[in-house]
Amino acid sequence: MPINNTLINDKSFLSDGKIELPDRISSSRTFEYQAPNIKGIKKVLLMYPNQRWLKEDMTTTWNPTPYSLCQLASMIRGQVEVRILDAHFDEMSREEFKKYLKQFKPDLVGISQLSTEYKAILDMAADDTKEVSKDIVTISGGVHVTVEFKDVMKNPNIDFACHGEGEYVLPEFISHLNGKAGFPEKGMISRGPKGGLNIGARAVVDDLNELPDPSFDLVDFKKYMMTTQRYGIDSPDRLPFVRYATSRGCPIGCTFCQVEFISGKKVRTISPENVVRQLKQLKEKYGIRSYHFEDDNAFFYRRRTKELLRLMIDEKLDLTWKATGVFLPTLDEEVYQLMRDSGGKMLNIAIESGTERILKKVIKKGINLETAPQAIALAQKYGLYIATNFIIGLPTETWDEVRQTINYAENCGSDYSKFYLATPLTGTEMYNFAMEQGAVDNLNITVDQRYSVMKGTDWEAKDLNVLRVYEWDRINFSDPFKRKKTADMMGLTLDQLEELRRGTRNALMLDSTHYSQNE
Ligand code: B12
Ligand code: SF4
Repeated sequence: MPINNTLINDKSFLSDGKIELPDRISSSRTFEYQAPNIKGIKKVLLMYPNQRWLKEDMTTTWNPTPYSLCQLASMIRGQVEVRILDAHFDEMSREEFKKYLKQFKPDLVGISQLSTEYKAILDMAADDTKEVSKDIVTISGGVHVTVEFKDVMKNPNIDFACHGEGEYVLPEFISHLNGKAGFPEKGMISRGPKGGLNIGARAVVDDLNELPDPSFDLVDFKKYMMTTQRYGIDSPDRLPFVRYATSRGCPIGCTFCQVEFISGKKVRTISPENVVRQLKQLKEKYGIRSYHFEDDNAFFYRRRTKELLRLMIDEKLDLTWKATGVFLPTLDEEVYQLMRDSGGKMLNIAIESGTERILKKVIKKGINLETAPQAIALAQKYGLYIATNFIIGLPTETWDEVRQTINYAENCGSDYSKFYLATPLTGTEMYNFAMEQGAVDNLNITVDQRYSVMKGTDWEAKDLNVLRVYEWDRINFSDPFKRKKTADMMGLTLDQLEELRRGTRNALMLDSTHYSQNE
């Protein structure tokens, strides 16, 4: 039903809530959009669909922690009754999900979708919700929705999409549906009355320190802290553990990366004091013993990194920690020392390629291949394990260059190497370059990590799929010394490591029908 949305600048809803939001909400748009029959929003369900709805025996997936949903819940819990449902973690079937909806009877369901790889489950959750009641308003959000909202909105069972960070958008939107505020100026995608999309600019939270702490009390947080998400080098070495991002954004601008369109180029940080306060609270309340930095570029500002690590030491947090997404040029010897003293165990560094040409011309990332091995050795001197990420199968990359990268990975001194297949994601410079070069073999571009969608002048996607799995196995596991080290990094026994290795090879085993299905 088209709704005539007139300008309302009433922010009175804020005073009903327990949380004081900063005065940054400006509702000023007047336009028409399509919406279901809205009778007022009192009950809200924020949810993750179950990734096993795609494939029952999914073994390669993760258990994302619903901290974003807990964060969003903090913003609206004074306004409405809010519940969080993690259908993935709870291994809920679609039937059970529908039953849950019938019992809770939400007025609005917010569905979060992290990665494009699992996009079909977003549709399933929306379809199930509308099957239970056409009157439930559905809004989707999350990384996949932010970068693919045009595709997402093709499903008529998804009424709205959140474009970007939802903290200030969601309370304002709910308030709008309750007739107390205008339509959010930023961060919302809606359908126009005659089709087409009304596209609000991506919403960004300027100051992360203004946000209330996530409402972990709305989920069985202890269960998440006691469950490693899947074994790998970034598995926690001690439980209970927590994963969390202490900053958002990254200015590096690698051509394959979508972060610019998700969290933006500006790095926004939570202050060291605020991070340490939250960690202390989690330790006191839930007894956490280890921590994982999930930031896009966790240690970008060297001064802040040092302040944060010093504070972790001074406050005697006694936590061990690991970090992904680490950009090597921002580290130095003092940082490594502070990392060790504050409980640092492992850094996952993205070198991306072992060839200068690919790094400079194709990826455009400032990594010095000559000095990287010295930096790795220096970090290891301070007891830090170093894992390295590489990408193969980039547009214009030759088979010899792929081989060079694998050779570099093997000899750069890192303790563990991972190889990813290049994927030209929507909006990225690499997407345009790959198209220009005719380097895309399969236009059905998802993030399915098992299959390359590219083709080279002297290789085919199938070659890379096989090469990647076997080189990963050879480089990381081919002798007893490496196996022992990898087992230690993952906190596994050697038998468990063998099981994981076999399981991963099986899970990554290629489905011979894949290409014919996509042809
Ligand atoms: C941490 C992280 C993970 C963690 C999971 C995080 C968690 N919740 O536990 C782990 C390690 C498990 C992970 C796994 C994967 N990840 Co990851 N991950 C990230 C990373 C670095 C940060 C995500 C994050 O926590 N951001 C901070 C939180 C607060 O933001 P958020 O979750 O997006 O939520 C905000 C908004 O999106 C919005 N929102 C979210 N949900 C909703 C719902 C509603 C209703 C509303 C209104 C708003 C809303 O509001 C929130 C608050 O601002 C991103 C990069 C990035 N910048 O996003 C990559 C990223 C999302 N991952 C990526 C990928 C590819 C994967 C994997 C597929 C890798 C793999 N092959 O295994 C898996 C898939 C996991 C899965 N099953 O979906 C890609 C996705 C690209 C794409 N288009 O799909 C990214 C962008 C990295 C990259 N540079 O390419 N990941
Ligand atoms: S350094 Fe990492 S987060 Fe930053 S642009 Fe490159 S890949 Fe993306």
